[in-house]
Amino acid sequence: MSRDSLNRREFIQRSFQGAALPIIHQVSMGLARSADRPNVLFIAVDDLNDWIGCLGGHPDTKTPNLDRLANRGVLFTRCYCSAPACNPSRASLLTGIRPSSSGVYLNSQPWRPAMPDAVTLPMWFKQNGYSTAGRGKLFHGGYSYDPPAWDEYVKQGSNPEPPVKPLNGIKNTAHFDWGPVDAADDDMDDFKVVEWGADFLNQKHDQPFFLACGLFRPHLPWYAPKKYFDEFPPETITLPNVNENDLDDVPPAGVKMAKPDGDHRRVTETHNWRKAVASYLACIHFTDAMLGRLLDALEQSQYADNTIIVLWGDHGWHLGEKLHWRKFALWEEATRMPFIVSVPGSAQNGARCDRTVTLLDVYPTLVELCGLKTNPALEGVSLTPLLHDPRREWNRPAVTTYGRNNHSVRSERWRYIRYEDGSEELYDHDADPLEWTNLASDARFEPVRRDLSRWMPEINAPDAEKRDATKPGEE
Ligand SMILES: [Ca+2]
Repeated sequence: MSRDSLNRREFIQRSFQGAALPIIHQVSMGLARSADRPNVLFIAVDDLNDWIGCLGGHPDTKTPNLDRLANRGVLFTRCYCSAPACNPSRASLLTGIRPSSSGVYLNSQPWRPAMPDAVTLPMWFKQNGYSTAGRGKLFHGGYSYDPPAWDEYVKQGSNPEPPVKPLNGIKNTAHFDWGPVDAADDDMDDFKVVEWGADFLNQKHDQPFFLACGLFRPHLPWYAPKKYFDEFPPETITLPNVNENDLDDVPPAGVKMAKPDGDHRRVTETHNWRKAVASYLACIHFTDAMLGRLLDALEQSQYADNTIIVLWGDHGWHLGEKLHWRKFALWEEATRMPFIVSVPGSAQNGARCDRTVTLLDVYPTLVELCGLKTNPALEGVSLTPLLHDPRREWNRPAVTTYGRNNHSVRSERWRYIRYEDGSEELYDHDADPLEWTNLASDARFEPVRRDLSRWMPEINAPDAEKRDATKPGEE
């Protein structure tokens, strides 16, 4: 048995010792044997970093509905993805299996052939008496949506585009483009996703349900109806606080992830930085409005008081920090995202939890909250103890993996990165929240590195087969 699994077992035991769990426990115990189990509204948001009001990631952002959801649930302020890319992050969340165990590290590696026996989260609910319905981006597009998981599934649709592309003038960058489009809300696929979800909530259901809505914005391209852009004039927008010399103390393996001569150079040379930041915020604002429609529909439905809401982003996003754009890296901006769990009637609704958790924990958490039997394949832990007591001791850092044997371990104070070639980064978030100063070579912090390195996965599975080895990973 690996040290990691020992840690996990010890941790689970410790987590549950003496935990009274009155509210949530009552919910799950009281409902476990009947058809009155809580429903689940499962909301995925694509490429949404921590630029939402309640996480304080950007001063200009406008997210009243995300903030409203946080006020009726527990907001996890230090939730990190298992992998900073759509496919491996979602595959890990939905199977409960780490990228380092499955070998699914990149967008180019179809997850189902790598994990043929995995019972996904919606499948587990379906096998345990729930009806399951999903629409939009849940698993990564282009790969299997895993039809056995769903009683009903509607695939992601298309979105309006400008008549002439690109809008930003950056040539040959595919969907790395942004700006307003002449379209109404109901032209957008995310609108259709939430309307479909609202229709579902307006119907009578005899079984408890697992309803999944996958919102695509703020994924690129950052096209959305003009009214959302009007709120973010580029000339007044706040740019991220970026240290131009930030990569000087980052090892080559990290610089290779940042690719400073790629997107960042193109964005700055074409004077697009402000427009890009404004466009990302506009798309977040649009998605927030769509979320509001869905929350309204739930609140007005007969399921308002017996539906658990879980909202998660699949990973973070850089907009110039560390001279990097997009996800695909192991720093704070690429790995942190919103994660909110709202349990009806919980006395903790409105609380914040500052413990380090990961999206790997979503599956076991929902299983326990709904009183389902446990799935022994899961590698995360249930966060139910934290939902009961958000300030309780946790002592479990969050592990993120990008590419084989490149890992980041994030504790409440530290981020420790170790790349496949053995090179390292260490950041002290108490003193350096922007991760500007790499302390990995400072002998004073050797005990910190040693302690955090215990959490690096011992298994680094070989790379899963790629869809097409000649193509770079799609987004
Ligand atoms: Ca630096």
